[in-house]
Order: sequence, then structure tokens, then C-alpha cells
Amino acid sequence: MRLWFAGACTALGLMAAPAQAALLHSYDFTTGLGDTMGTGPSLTSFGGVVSGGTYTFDLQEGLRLVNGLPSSTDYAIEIGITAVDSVSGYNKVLDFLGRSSDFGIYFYNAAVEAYGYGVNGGFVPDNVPFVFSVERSGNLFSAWVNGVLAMTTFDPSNIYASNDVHFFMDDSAVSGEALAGSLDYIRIHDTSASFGTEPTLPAVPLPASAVLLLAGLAGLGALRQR
Ligand SMILES: [Ca+2]
Ligand SMILES: [Ca+2]
Repeated sequence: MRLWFAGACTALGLMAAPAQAALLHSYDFTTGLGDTMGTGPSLTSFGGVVSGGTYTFDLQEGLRLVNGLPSSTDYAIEIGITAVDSVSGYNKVLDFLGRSSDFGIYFYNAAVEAYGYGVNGGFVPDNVPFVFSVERSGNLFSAWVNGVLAMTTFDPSNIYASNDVHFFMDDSAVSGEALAGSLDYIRIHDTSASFGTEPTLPAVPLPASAVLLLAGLAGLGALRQR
């Protein structure tokens, strides 16, 4: 009896553990700014154009995602992007401080810069598609370009920790540091381990006739309760 009980508890414990190394949300711009997987909040646009599976943005026409990360401190983000003029000066890529601070992740002279800690590295190409990805785990922040580690830094001040993220939107503290380009996708993961995973589509919705039938049955049920 005790053995059975312990076994049941173990099984329940495993089932209750959070899913790890999974793609959680995928913004593919196929039908708008929503999550292709149908589970996450939609992106907010600052004026770019969604067309043909691509989000095209000029300076200060980026995106915002609120409460789309699995945690404000532990997350992984994968972005399919073509950048225009990433090679001159600062171009803000990720802002976690409500655009009130100059701190954040930039493309700086064709490198990835963790501004606030003065750490940079890697190579950011111009006018060709590439994958930019980041992970924050504990307070260790890492960034990759096409799967090659560009830079890593600890983030003890939590300047890259928030569930309100601005993409390609510069701040008001030191402005004039925006990027233009186009996005193939923005994908949100638990950890970097699932980078490269393609999204699964949500279940096919019921045809309209079935929805009407169910609504009718629900109406009958309501009538009977009176
Ligand atoms: Ca700035
Ligand atoms: Ca796409």
C-alpha cells in the first residue's frame, strides 16, 4: 500500500512539473500579429506592415509583447530577421524597461551589444536573413547569431528581465537608435534547447454547423433548467 502510494505521488509529481525545452508561442505573421499556436497574447504593432508571412518595419515601427514570456527572468526568444543598416551605430533590438532607459540589447556596429554591461560580440549581417536568438536563465543572458554564440553576460541588475518586451523600438532616454528591417518570425521558448522547433498548429475549429448545433443544445439545456 505504501509503495503504491509513493509511486502515485511520484507520477503526480512528474505530471505537475512544468514543461521544459518547448516552443511556447510562434508569431509567424501569416494571418496578423497573433500566436500561430493559438495560446499566447498577440503582438502590438507600432506601424509596420504584415504581409505574406513577413512583418516589415521602418524606424520606430517595432513590436511589443506583454505577458508572452514563460517568466520575466527565464525565457528564450528566437527571431528570424533581415536587418537594414545594422552596421552603423546603435540599433535597439530588445527593451525590457518600458523604453524609459537606454539599457537593452542592441546591434552595435554589426555586433551584438548588451548595453548596460558593456559586453559585445558576434557578427550581425546586413540585408540578408539570419536568426537572432537570446536566452536568459537564472541571471545569465546569452545571444546567438545563426546559432553561433555572440555574447554572454550576467544580468544582476535585472535590466533584461520583464514580461513587457519591446522589439526594435528605441527608448526615450537616448533616442535615434532604431533599426529597420523585416521579420519572418518571433518565437518564444522556455529555453534555448528547443531553438529550431517549428510551430504546431492549433486544433482545427468546429465547422459552423457543429457550432450552431452545440449552441442549440446548450439553449435547450438552459430552457430545461427554468
Ligand atoms: Ca537608446
Ligand atoms: Ca513568417
